[in-house]
Amino acid sequence: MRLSDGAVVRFPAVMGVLNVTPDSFSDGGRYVDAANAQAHAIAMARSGADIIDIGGESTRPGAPEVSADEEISRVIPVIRALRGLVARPISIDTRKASVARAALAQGATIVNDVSAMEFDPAMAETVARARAVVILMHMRGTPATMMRQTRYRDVVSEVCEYLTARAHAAVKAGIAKSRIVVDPGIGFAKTASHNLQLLNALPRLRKLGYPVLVGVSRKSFVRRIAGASDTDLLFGTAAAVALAIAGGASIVRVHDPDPMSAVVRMASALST
Ligand code: PMM
Repeated sequence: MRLSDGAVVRFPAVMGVLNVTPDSFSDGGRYVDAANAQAHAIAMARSGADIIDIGGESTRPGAPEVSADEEISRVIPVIRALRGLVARPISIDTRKASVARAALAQGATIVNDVSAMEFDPAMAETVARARAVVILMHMRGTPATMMRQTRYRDVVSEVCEYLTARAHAAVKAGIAKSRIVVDPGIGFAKTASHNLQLLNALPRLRKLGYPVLVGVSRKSFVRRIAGASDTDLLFGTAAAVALAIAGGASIVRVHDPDPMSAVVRMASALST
């Protein structure tokens, strides 16, 4: 996948997570400080992250909304600090066009929008104008309300229909098809059973014609199935990452790029 600055991301790719938030799922509070965040991003790039995904708003279930100014004040110093130091594409994890715009101006080339550009009507134009890659993720409601919206007729069909519609809307807004990535939104308005059904259906998602990103890292369904200790979460995540790659995922979003990049290499070799 070619980015607006000419950089190329080869698949399968590992996206390393950098949450600059006091309250994320699994690493909340650790990287709020720009110096800590910078050190962690460099370590992730050295240990196998092909993309660094930076977010300033927690999307864990029930998380309160953060203002655009607050989000900008969290992520922009970190993106600035990484320029020239980390030769990896930067992805900005945001639902807000003003945050995306600020990050793109600082050299980010990917916009990771968990609302699939529905939250902010100005997002599609922002992405199109910057010729950025956009990640369109399936969710219902907002992080604050999503876990009250977990009833589906057929979760796989509904997610496929939604992502197809959002990708069409993106193309209509002037975003090239080659710059669209889709994501089933593991854990977003979904029960553990929905997550398993979607992970088993990745070949169907792949048939939509876009690279598929999957975020399973340390999520609550892994905790529930594999166990809650650090080792349980690491190996539970590794199993899900391996099968996601075997199912056709092009990008996996993880908190531990060092071990997970080995998992991706092995799973990829076994499934080609
Ligand atoms: N998950 C989280 C945040 N952002 N973005 C995409 N595209 N896909 C995901 O699955 C996803 C995401 C929540 O996880 P975290 O708070 O542990 O980073």
